[in-house]
Amino acid sequence: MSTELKVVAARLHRVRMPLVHAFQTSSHRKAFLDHILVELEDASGAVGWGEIASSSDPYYAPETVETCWHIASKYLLPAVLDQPWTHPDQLAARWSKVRGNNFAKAGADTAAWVLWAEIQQLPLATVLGGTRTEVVAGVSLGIEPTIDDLLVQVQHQVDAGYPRVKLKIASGWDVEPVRAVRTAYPELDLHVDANGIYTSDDLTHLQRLDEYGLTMIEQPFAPRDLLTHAELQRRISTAVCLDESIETVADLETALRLEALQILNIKVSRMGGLTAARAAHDRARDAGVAVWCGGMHEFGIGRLANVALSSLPGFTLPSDVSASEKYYARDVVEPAVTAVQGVVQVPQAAGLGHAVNRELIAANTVAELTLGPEQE
Ligand code: OSB
Ligand code: MG
Repeated sequence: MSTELKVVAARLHRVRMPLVHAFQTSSHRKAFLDHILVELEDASGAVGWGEIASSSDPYYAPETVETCWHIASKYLLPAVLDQPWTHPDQLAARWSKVRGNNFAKAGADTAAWVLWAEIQQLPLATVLGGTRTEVVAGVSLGIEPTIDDLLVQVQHQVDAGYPRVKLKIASGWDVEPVRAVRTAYPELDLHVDANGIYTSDDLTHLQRLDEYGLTMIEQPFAPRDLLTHAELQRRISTAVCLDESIETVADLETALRLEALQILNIKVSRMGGLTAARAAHDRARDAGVAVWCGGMHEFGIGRLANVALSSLPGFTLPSDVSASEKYYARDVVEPAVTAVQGVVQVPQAAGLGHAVNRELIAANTVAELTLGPEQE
């Protein structure tokens, strides 16, 4: 069965949403986020939504909101407009001439998958091959002004029922906060994420984290520095997890060969979409590497794509798919994504599975662009 599908109009909405709680990583602090929502419409009027969840600054990845807008409007959307396809997994190849720019690709790719699921009248999770009806969520906590502030945040999330807490760490904010949280919560599933801030000079220092029973140490070194990740993994018993280092399945292949990871964080954004994220899942599963789904503080659209991806069988560790309310007072989907005792239900309705709130999107839009017939 191959339904031919043709996108006749494509829209970009740059939407600004205030964060409930400002988020600080080793590189930056944010109180509101601008993400670009991608809307693809076919001839029958069916619509698929995706989200480009790029940071505004090029600190996590080289992309910014402006580069994503440029790449999506000039290269990615024109390559789908009026050019039929029969399955969303064909689009990654169509965009492969464009090097990198995975966040921009991810938004367009997700919109195509959602449109496809919508037309098939099946849930996004089902068309991806998901097998779970619910997924376990963990939370990611930013760097706080003091350890007491951090302990308040951890208590808040533990009270909300989340079974796993990840702490952002940085030079000067690592062993002390980890020791404090571990002392207060001896049994908590706890892990740390350095966003690549350390260097090989810090190997001995990082070995000190090995005694706190962490589930993993995520991305301690720079993205391209796989050899130092492998060296740390040889020296500690805690699992090393890679995030920024893995942008393609080929990167994963190299990291596996080097034994630079035991756990993989798969982000739809970083991998360039659901097709690539699923391929990374499949490869990691073959290799016996546990995976979980990372987040980029997505609005509801990207968040639901993460939930759908997390329903694949290899996602055995809690994912960063916590409830919308941790980030946004109101979300762009209705109902918002909720978690009960750290468990998020995988939507069973067709497509994204939640309605998209166009009014809220319109009220928060700072820029908009339509490609297709409506331009004229
Ligand atoms: O490394 O996982 C990361 C947010 C911005 C940039 C990088 C990262 C993050 C998160 C967010 O940890 C996790 C979430 O969406 O809850
Ligand atoms: Mg990370």
